[in-house]
Amino acid sequence: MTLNMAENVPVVDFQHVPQTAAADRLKKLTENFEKRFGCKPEFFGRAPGRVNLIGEHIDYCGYSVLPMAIEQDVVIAAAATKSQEVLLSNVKSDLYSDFEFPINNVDINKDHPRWQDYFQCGFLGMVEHLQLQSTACGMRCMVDGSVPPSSGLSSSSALVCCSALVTMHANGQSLPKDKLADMCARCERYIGTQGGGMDQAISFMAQKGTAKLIEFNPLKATDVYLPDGISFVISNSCVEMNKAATSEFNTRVLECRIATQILAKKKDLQWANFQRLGDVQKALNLSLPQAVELVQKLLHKEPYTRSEICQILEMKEEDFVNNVLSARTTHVQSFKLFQRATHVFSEAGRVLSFKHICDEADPSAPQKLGALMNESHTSCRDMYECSCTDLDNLVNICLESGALGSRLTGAGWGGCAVSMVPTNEVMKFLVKVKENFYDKIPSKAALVGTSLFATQPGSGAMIYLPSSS
Ligand code: ADP
Ligand code: NG1
Repeated sequence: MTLNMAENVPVVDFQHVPQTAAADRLKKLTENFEKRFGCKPEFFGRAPGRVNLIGEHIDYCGYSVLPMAIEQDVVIAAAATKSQEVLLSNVKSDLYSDFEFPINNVDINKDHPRWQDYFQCGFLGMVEHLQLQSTACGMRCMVDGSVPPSSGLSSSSALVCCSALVTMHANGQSLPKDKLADMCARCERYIGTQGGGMDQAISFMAQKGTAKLIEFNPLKATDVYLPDGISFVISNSCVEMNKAATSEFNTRVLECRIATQILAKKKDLQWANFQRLGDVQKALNLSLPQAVELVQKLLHKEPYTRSEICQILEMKEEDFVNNVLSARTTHVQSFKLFQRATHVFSEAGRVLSFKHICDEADPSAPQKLGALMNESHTSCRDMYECSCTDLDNLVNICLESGALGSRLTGAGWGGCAVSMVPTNEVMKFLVKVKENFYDKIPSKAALVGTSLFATQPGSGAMIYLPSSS
């Protein structure tokens, strides 16, 4: 049942607690909630993780991406209170300790992000958006997440989106999905990572059975019907990489911004007004292949130094440090602008080709899509340098095990690969990847099941109301 559906406003779905396997999980979560807080939860928020099929590290450059939601998610059992505090608990209490914070004193630790900081991002974003400040209600929340953390499947965004969702509902409000997605993309940056909006967009706008082309400015999600006879399999390299605790992610964002500004300057545009490669391509009215050619013409392959960048942009090094460098990038000395911009423009083109092939229902679509995924991985590995040895090894094993295409998914530097496999060969594929990757590394063998699984496009965020309400 879908409640609160104002005319033409796609608000988050509401359902009564389902009578399925999910119901068992909610029952256990309820028991945990009652044990911890001595009362029943009033409702549950749920936000899924995602797998990105193609379009890596281009959302923050303004380009479309092509993810789908996965079944793994974050669920929060919640109850509003009249107190001025949020009491936070986690089912995995050995990993994530209890935490409480006053509603008007959110304190996000950017230097050493802790789990509660992601929750606070979502809470603060919603409180600011609704202008609740000190009038927000208090809450009791019990969190249960099944997205493997720091593995490129967006566990952090699932937590941020779910936190914003329960804060909204506890305060008796309802917002359209696209507003929620935009708001959560902005507030997740409170953790210090300058991500795009892909994860939050798909977490709210996903629909069961379809991947989505996500476009930005304005945010739009279009169904992408994948060819029959193929399945997507996720395999985790089990190398964890937390983007908020490291500098790689923000360094790439910075390199893309500097490449944007140098291209703009060299083409006599008001370079300081340009932040994203997508905007400079649009301003110059170039196709994506022409943008790749422009990079080859105007940028060099050797890394740029700070002083060279300052010379090109006619800027003092002091201004560069104060105005260009960002959180976690103050130490960076050299910048691979040619490589990063080449990846972004070519990857943006691959996303459009992928969507086009799916739309055409071409019989050779699986082979063509697989080839695009492989090109994407090569570009991520060689031009964007966001892979790692274990992940490259896993991708190769996936290809040798029968995948038509395989690539890293999410931020990279570890985490998961996504492989496209003929549906009738999935079982054979799983066995081979298990034997050739997981069984060879004893510490990883036990993880098969949670680390190697086929997945289907899942549904987006929702609120469950207990059956009696
Ligand atoms: P991802 O690529 O999965 O988004 P990040 O490294 O950006 O990974 O964020 C992972 C962090 O999100 C974890 O270190 C933890 O702080 C938080 N997180 C993820 N899942 C949970 C969970 N189930 N409970 C509490 N915190 C979680
Ligand atoms: P994950 O996989 O969640 O670390 C990050 C960014 C995305 C996108 C991808 C790379 C956040 C919250 N997420 O995803 O926006 O840039 O990397 O494609 O910053």
